[in-house]
Amino acid sequence: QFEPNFATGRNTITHLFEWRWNDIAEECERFLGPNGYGGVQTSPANENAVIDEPPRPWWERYQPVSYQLKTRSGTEEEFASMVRRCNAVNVRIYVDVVLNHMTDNHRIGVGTGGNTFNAPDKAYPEFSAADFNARSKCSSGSGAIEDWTDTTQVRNCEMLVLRDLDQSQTYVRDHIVEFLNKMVDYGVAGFRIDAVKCMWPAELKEIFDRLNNLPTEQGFAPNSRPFIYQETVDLGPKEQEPIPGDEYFGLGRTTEFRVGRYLGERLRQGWFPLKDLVNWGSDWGMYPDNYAVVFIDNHDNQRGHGGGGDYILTFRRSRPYKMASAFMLAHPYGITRVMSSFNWEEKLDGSGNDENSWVGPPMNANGEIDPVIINPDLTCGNGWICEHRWRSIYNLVKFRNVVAGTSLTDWWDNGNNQIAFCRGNKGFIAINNENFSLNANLQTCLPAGEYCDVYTGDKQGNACTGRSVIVGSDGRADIDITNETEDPVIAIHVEARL
Ligand code: LAG
Ligand code: CA
Repeated sequence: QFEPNFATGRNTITHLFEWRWNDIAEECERFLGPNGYGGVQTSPANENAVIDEPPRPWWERYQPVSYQLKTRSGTEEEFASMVRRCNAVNVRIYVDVVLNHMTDNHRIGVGTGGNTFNAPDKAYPEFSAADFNARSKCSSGSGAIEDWTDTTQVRNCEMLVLRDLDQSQTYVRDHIVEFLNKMVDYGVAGFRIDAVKCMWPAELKEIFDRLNNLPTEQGFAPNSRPFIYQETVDLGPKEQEPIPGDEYFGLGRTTEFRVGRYLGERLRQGWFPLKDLVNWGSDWGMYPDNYAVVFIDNHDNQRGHGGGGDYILTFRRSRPYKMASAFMLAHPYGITRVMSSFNWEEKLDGSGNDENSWVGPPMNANGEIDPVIINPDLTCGNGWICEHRWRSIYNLVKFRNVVAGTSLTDWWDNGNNQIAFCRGNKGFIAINNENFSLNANLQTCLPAGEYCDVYTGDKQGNACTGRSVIVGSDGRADIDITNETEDPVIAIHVEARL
């Protein structure tokens, strides 16, 4: 369950956070398929609590009510149709699933599917009191997780006072398996597993082992297993983490949060030089290549939730964000995921916390999520940021496809914040994060010719809308990158030869 089941030649997932199923289907057909994206991570697909205070926060989707597929993103029919339409254009769907808990423990209300629930009584449409971890299994005074270094507390108590399901019970596991298999049978290619450290690895293994193979009639190879990537927040060195992510290596991949930290510390804060990245990957104490899902920011840490700090880069700092994304996408390490956000108005208090970090997706007066609008210049409107449509990002997604299978060679740096490397004889990238120009004759490893810099331009016929680079018969080229630009990166590959 380590393989993403991408269609041939594709390598990157984008998280279309809070998008409607109909919009995702359209995006697969009009943009993601044609531009080489491998798949989409969706927001949770099952019924969640309708929360009116604050008004419809994005985080209501992390308070499940039932496993019926009805949310603000759409109905079960729309979900199934999205999966079919995306698979038909070779784009896979990965669903975010919240298996650890249900709603918070004081809430009585109604869900997005119209079902009622009563959390104080642990009464939900599909679960009742006996399905939750008994108070006797949780050693904390309050029943919530109080001590994150106590493994049993973390797994048997209530995270953020959310009602904690007991996955040691057969009925609970059976019901989770049924829920996941319903989506597998519709053709989803895998799952992002929420709050994994709050569940016991052995119980998760029993669940994942029972998932169906992916349906061959939707283009999957026979015996393909659903892809599993588990949300394991590790920000420090392994020895500092009470529950290290590697407890979950046997079950699927794990999300490598240190990528966003280490690149942010360099490109947002300038605390350390880029030249350190020469041995990027597991040598940095990050997860082994074959277990890692990598990303710059996610839906939590881009707004100050769920770990991370003032080094996290987001769309609000587009220049370094694009540079960090380009490094990640050009480097062979991990399965890459690109965040795609909605905008909200930040409201920072005295200590830098965002009082608006709860704000949900663009919506109308009835609380329905607004459709995504596409502008003539390829960007999105209606409050949708669509980082996955920024040129340097989608062109580096393509770069990653073109250079797939090659290794990193010919590393060069200026001893500080200018770096460059080749990917076999298929691609080359140079990044200038100094406050002066990069002017160097560098080995690009590419065949002689003129190439379009895909970071700043697109190849259109035999012309390039951005900068171009001339490679000599020895593979070398004069690389000039001024620091006085929004885009101080050059990326060229064999399919962008003019
Ligand atoms: C996750 N990964 O492990 C998600 O990525 C993260 O977005 C989820 O938290 C969390 N685990 C639980 O699934 C989000 C928000 C929280 C929110 C929670 C439940 O980051 O802020 O908590 O979803 O909706 C909210 C309030 C809390 C309150 C809690 C219970 O913000 O203050 O304690 O509800 O009432
Ligand atoms: Ca738990």
